[in-house]
This record gives sequence, structure tokens and C-alpha cells, in this order.
Amino acid sequence: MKRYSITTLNEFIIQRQADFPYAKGELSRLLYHFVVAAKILHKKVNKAGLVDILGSAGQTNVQGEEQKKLDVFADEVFISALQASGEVCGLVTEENQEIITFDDNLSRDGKYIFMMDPLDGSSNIDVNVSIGTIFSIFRRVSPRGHSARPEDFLQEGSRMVAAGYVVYGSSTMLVYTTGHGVSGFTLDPSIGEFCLSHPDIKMPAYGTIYSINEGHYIKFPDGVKKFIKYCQENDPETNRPYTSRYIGSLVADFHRNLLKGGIFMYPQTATATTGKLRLAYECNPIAFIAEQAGGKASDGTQRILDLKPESVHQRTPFYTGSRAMVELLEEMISGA
Ligand code: P6P
Repeated sequence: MKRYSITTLNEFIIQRQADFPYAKGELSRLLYHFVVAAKILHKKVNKAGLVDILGSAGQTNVQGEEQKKLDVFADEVFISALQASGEVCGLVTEENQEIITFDDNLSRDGKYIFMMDPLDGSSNIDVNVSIGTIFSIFRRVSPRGHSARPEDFLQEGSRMVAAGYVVYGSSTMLVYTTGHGVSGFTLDPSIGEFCLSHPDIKMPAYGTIYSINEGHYIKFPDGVKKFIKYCQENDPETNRPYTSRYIGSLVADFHRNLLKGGIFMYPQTATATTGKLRLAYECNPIAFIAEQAGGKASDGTQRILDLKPESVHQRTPFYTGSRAMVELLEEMISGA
């Protein structure tokens, strides 16, 4: 009889506990609570067109961006779930200007801090395009038993203990790393479980997809313009011209390039001199996953994970994807 072998996320975490000989299951418990919130959000996202959850919440977030009701719902669900875990002493989310500290006794003793974009790509909600949740997890540097401190949230990305994203697309997937490779899980709504569907994801060293919002072309740095032209030139030996694919939802654009190979670019421009994407809860987590899958992530000159944050909502130019493509872009930027 054919054995029906499904590895659920919970089973996978238990199997991988051995990767953390000194951990007492705190990270596993934190991930468990995060995933419960992701499943709740999955249900709302999938029904967004049916219930009065679309449209503006009539508020704007710290970025001055109009908040969609689903944004606000997602933010609240994750905050509640992370406090319930008792493993997180505080968090930063895109939707809140200030650091959120959990001051109940259990959370004040929490070992971790969390940084997240609860619902990235929210401008796509109303047009039924894939959106995502992005998160990064660090050990706190402030003493346990007390409130989280600002310095807990200003660590270089290289100190992350885990990072991941949920992409709410044709299916809902969780992709995450704890520094031991990248694993992908697809939600089976019929059993309410994330099941291992993409073990040990490796990003192709080279790809033929480039992703950038070419509407800003005239404002791009010269090196980026040079790279775009390179992608568009005809050269059968290097499969050029490449394919341009841009969804306008970071998680969806990155996920496609992670599986197929390619490069995602969000440069700085003359008007947005530090780019648009946020270091803490968009670029760092995606960079950790990219590197763990054999890819690369840079701000054009420096490794993203080496950047020392000065503020929790700071932005950075962001280039990530197949290693050889990012390195070619960096050469063009340095030589421009
Ligand atoms: P633009 C979505 O708002 C987001 O933060 C990312 O998900 C996405 O990659 C980027 O902004 C798209 O920005 O300027 O191309 O619309």
C-alpha cells in the first residue's frame, strides 16, 4: 500500500529541533503562533472580495500610505498572536510608527523580537493580485525580564535567527529559513495545515527574468539603466533579451525569481534617495532567504545583511536574486 507521507510544518519544526541544541522550543512556539495568525489572514484574504473588508480603513500608516482594512486587520491579528506566544518581548510593524512592547510578565521575559510587514503589496488587494506577509526574528540584546529596548530593533540583518514570508497567491505558501537552508510549505485548506512542498529551495545561479518598475527609468542611477539595457540587448548565448516580469508586490516578485532565477531591483531615485523598500521588515528577511538559497542581496554596493540600521523604518535601495545577476549589476553600478 502506498504510504501517504505528508510533512506538516509542525512535524518539520519538531524534526529540525535538533538544529538548535540549546533552544528549548521557544522559536518553535513563536513560529507556531505566527502560523495560526497567517492561517486566519489566509481566510480573510481569500474572501476579501466577498465581505466588507476591501477599501480604505480611512487611515494612513507611518509611511503615509492609505491603509486598507485588510492591512489593519492583518496588523492586529499578528500583534495578538505574537503576544499570545509569550516568546516575543516586542515588535515593529510597517503599520505602526512606534515600537510595540509587550509588558505582561511572560512576554517581558521573551527571548526574541519580531519585525514585520503584516500585509505587503496592499495596493494590490482590491485587484486580486498576490500579496504577502514578511517577517524577521532576532534575539533581543536587552536584558530579559524587562521591556524591549530600541537597540533590540537596530541590529544588523546578519544577526537574524529566522526570516520568512507568506505569499497569498493561487495558493498560500510559507517560505522561511532559520539559517539552515530555505523550506517552502503550501497550505492545504482542507486540513488547515502547511505541508512541506518545496524542501531545501535553491535559487538558480543565473536567470532570465528581471523585475523593476520601469516607469521610474529616467530617475534610475546610470548603472541600473546600463543593466536594464544589457537585459534588453539581443545575445542568444546569454538568452537575451531577458523577460521583464513585475507584479508590484515584493513577495510575489521575489518568490517567482527564487524558484525560476532572476533579479529584483528597487533602486534609489533622484526623488527617493534611499529607495522605497524598508530595511528591517522587507529587505533584511528577503535577503536572508536569498542568501540561504544561494542567491545574493545588496544595496548596490554593500551586502544588505551587513547594513547597520539607524531607524526602524529606514529604507534602502534593494537588489536581490540570482548571484551572478546581482554581481553583474553591482559591477555596472560601480563602473558607472
Ligand atoms: P512601486 C508594495 O507597496 C511594495 O512595498 C512592494 O511590495 C513592492 O515591491 C513595491 O512596493 C512596489 O512599488 O513603486 O513599483 O509600486
